[in-house]
Amino acid sequence: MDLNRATEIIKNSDRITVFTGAGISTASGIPDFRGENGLYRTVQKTYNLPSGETLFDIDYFDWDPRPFYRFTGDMYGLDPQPTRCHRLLARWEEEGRINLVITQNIDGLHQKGGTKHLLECHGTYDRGHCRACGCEYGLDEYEATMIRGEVPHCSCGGVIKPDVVFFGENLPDEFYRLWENPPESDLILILGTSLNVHPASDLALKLINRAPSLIVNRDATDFDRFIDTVIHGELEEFARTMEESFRFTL
Ligand code: CNA
Repeated sequence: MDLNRATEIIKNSDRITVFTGAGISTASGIPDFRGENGLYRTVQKTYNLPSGETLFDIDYFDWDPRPFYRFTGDMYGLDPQPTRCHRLLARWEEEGRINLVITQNIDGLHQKGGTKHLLECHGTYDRGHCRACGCEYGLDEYEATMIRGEVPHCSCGGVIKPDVVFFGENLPDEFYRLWENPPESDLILILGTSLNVHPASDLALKLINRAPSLIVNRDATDFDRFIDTVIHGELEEFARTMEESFRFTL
């Protein structure tokens, strides 16, 4: 993978808006959706689901929340840590090169890696709400149950669901506010996403119409032809090369 061009583009940018997907976290052990060992191929069998999609389907969750929580418990068991690429983005933000990171991920690794200006398009595990009475819960109130892979319940008896966005639910208001008022960017940097989950990916496609764009992703995406610079490769290698080119240690 020839990263000289990417280095040059990034060195000449100081208002970079970044759009990330599951590929930025695979090096931490969390599988992506559609990649070679992606969740779509594995969860159906592991959690006895009708299809991969049902893991994050709101109607299925309301019918049976146990597979989602068994999956969540298993992910906790991996004890995922921010990757070199998460830390790279935090470093560039600290230097004033990045104005915003938009992520489709729900793993919390951008915050853990130090990113401050973050939009989580698909919500967060940090808060939850009861599906029956709507009561809000902080993560500390239901995390221990999730770690055990069990279903947390509200005092009313309803099931608590973290505020992660399932298929069939709306994205957070901040997503639509950003849609209406996109940031001023001199580069849209897309990392580790197939750009296949809508409407989140529509935001990336909207942004690339307004500024130069660069994608680094292992596999080709259906939208590569609309992106100015396309690099197919591993994000850990990208981050290692950037670390050398920018002369810092992550
Ligand atoms: P996706 O459709 O699975 O695409 C991931 C892309 O990343 C693929 O095109 C891969 O080629 C690429 N990729 C995987 N590993 C690497 C790597 N090491 N280096 C470079 N490229 C890599 O996932 P998207 O993010 O596009 O889809 C959005 C979904 C995935 C959102 O709804 C997320 O909530 C959901 N998701 C999130 C996580 C997470 O939070 N870590 C994990 C799995 C799925």
